[in-house]
Amino acid sequence: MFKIFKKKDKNNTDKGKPQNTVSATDTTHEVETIAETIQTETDSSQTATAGPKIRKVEGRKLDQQLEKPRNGFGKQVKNLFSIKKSIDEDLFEDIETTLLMADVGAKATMELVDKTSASVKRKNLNDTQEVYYALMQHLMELAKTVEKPLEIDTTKQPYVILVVGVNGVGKTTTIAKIARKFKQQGKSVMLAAGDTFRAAAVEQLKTWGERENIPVIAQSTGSDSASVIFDAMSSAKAKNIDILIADTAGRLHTQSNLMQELGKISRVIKKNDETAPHETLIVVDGGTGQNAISQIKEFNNTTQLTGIAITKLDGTAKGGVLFNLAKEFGIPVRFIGVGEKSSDLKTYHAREFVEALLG
Ligand SMILES: Nc1nc2c(ncn2[C@@H]2O[C@H](COP(=O)(O)OP(=O)(O)OP(=O)(O)O)[C@@H](O)[C@H]2O)c(=O)[nH]1
Ligand SMILES: [Mg+2]
Repeated sequence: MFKIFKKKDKNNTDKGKPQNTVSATDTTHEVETIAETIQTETDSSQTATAGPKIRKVEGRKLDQQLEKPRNGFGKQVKNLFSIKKSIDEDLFEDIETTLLMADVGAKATMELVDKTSASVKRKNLNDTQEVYYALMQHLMELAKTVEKPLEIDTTKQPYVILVVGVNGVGKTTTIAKIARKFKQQGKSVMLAAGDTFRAAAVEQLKTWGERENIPVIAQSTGSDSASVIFDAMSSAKAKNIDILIADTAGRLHTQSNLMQELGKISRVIKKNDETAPHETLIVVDGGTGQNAISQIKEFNNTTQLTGIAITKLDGTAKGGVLFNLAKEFGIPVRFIGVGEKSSDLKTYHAREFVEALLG
């Protein structure tokens, strides 16, 4: 038995990181949060208990931000194993139902149940608590597959992040939160008000910009979104801005004209810099469940997505959508939104997330 007193996950260190990149990983605060809170035990002998055993320490901020899914999904999983049950068909059926109810999705659920069942057989597990650890282990493994924090290639100037998604998922708010995060790391940031459909959208971005002291490039409502972003790129280039984040109007994936407009935005961006956008980030609402799958499929048809931000995870009792997306697409999850304040955005780290959700 060995203990990992986790300061920062190995995968999130700077080891192996290409030069000229800056990670979106939060600064000291996040490192401290992880350091003060997570203590995991694993069984190195691989004979019996194989999963992470989580020790709770007071003051885990993400625990509090994820209180709803933790009390929903997290508690339901724990309850499954709390009453002493025998390891039989019923137990696996209950695991399956619980995962499906939490938006984990059919594919991921099948895989998790199969892997857990295989672990039981292989390791000859006879205690339900050990089955719980095995399930946690497999959830953690799946969550890890999409852990790849956004790294800013500093040879790109500006590094362009295009933010897309359906209406009301939290795009504009997430942009403000990301901008703030990078600014705190000493990067210069500019915002492009590419949502030209609603007057309120431009105002909303400007208000965030003023609040965070970040310049916003905007034109009047109704102007061409692609040109606003093109102009903002030129402006950012002239002003030596490191990162340009472009907002876009919310659009339903079924609105083909608006989806075409998104294709045009990507093409026009390439006219300014053929390597841009350097990140195309789709924002999905953590409470929308299976719908998030079709949103990502459709947006991916129009513009190649390179990252996902899952918002409003503080507001859902489910919280399993991340596993669903991980299994379905494998697109890196860059950020998780856990509240309405500009500080309520976390760089996604699998272990921290899984432990806060289910630990
Ligand atoms: N609780 C919670 N609310 C959030 C989060 N992210 C965004 N919101 C709220 O969601 C609402 C919509 O956010 P916006 O940023 O305007 O969403 P949008 O995708 O830009 O919307 P459109 O531009 O209309 O498509 C606002 O009330 C935000 O405060 C989050 O992580 N948690
Ligand atoms: Mg918006």
